[in-house]
Amino acid sequence: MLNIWGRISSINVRKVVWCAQELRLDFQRTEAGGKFGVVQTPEYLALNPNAMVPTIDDGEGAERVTLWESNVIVRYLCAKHSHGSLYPSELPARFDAERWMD
Ligand SMILES: N[C@@H](CCC(=O)N[C@@H](CS)C(=O)NCC(=O)O)C(=O)O
Repeated sequence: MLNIWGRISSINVRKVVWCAQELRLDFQRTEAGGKFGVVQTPEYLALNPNAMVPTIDDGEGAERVTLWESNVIVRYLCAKHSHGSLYPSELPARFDAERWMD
């Protein structure tokens, strides 16, 4: 299952949660960052050496993907679950979306 690490008061975490909800994904969110701490633990730093939120881990074993950077996470989720729609396959539409995100 998709796990999203990060406190919901972070706009960058909200962006990822919003994306997962738009895609109707099953996910769990683990509190981290701000008053929740966690980000300086060795376990979290192994996932995200920047000690920031959001971070995701998705999938199992050799398929497991761990990512940080909210825009990259949104691109990954849309590419995986909405190719040709939220992640347009035609370059003009794709890069129109990209420029609005960045
Ligand atoms: N460029 C990063 C920025 C991440 C970032 O600045 N995260 C902040 C919260 S918005 C953070 O982790 N602050 C430390 C903390 O919450 O403990 C992204 O888009 O994911």
